[in-house]
Amino acid sequence: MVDFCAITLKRPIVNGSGTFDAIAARRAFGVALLRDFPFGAFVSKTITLSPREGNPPPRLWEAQAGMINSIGLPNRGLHGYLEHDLPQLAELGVPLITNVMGSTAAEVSQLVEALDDRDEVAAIELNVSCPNVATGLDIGADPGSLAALVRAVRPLTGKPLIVKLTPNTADVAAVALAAQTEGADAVSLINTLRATALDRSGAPWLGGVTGGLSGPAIRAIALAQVAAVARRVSLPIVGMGGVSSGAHAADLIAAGATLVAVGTESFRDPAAGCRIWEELKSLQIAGSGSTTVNAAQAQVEVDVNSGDSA
Ligand code: RRO
Repeated sequence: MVDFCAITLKRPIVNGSGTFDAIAARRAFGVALLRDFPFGAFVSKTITLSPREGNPPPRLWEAQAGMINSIGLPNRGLHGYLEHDLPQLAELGVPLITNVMGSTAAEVSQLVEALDDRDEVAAIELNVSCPNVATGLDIGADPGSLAALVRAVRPLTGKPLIVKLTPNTADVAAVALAAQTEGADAVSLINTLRATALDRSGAPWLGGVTGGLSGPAIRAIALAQVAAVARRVSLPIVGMGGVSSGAHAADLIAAGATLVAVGTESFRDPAAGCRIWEELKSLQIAGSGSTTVNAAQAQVEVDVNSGDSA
């Protein structure tokens, strides 16, 4: 069991927002999905106030060691999420973290207030880091803008507020510190790195022109940024970026993460979260001879006796 902002998770592995469609997976795999759900908590795709179509295609580019997405936040909007998605997500049997994004503090405030009313929502993640819409990048890149946003929304909910940070900034730790100072409960990082791809004629391949790079290519950057943030803030951290094995998860935990999110790897293997958790447990048991690996990993207590098959 892992404690994260007073939420109890059965495993320290979660999904990166927008990288696992739990409703489609439930349709495809039925109750088998729930018997060993890959994640200790489920993080929703980013929700905006109004429905969005997303960016024009093509939306994906396979890079040498990862992929570039330019999805552009397609979603049903707040009302559609509350009416359609949330009741289905509540059946997953794990705590739900709803990820939201708005272009103004007023928009984000409306989202946070609406989610605060819903018992199904365990925590709210503020996405200030989508590389595929200009407003998202600006707020998360600047400590002052982020501080103003967190100051505006913090009083609107008693639920844990997680701020999803962008790697596309000069000093990610300064932004994390601004989030902490204004009362955020946790930070998550990294979102994707702004990137682009050209077709053979030299024209942009992606419909949105630029996108976000994820996967193995960004793992070393994620590790450096999580370590930098852990040195500057005391908040719990959800670390992510190119994780595809238990050893990668252990690296992020050693760098200071409390939870580790799996993103791009779940597209290749929807059960990756289960495998990564099994690998992490084996490493922790082999590495420590006890149930807790070291001080940096103190919050990840492996219940050897239960075997936690969740
Ligand atoms: O939808 C997207 O294009 C997207 C989002 Br909201 C995000 O936070 N990160 C990303 O790489 N893509």
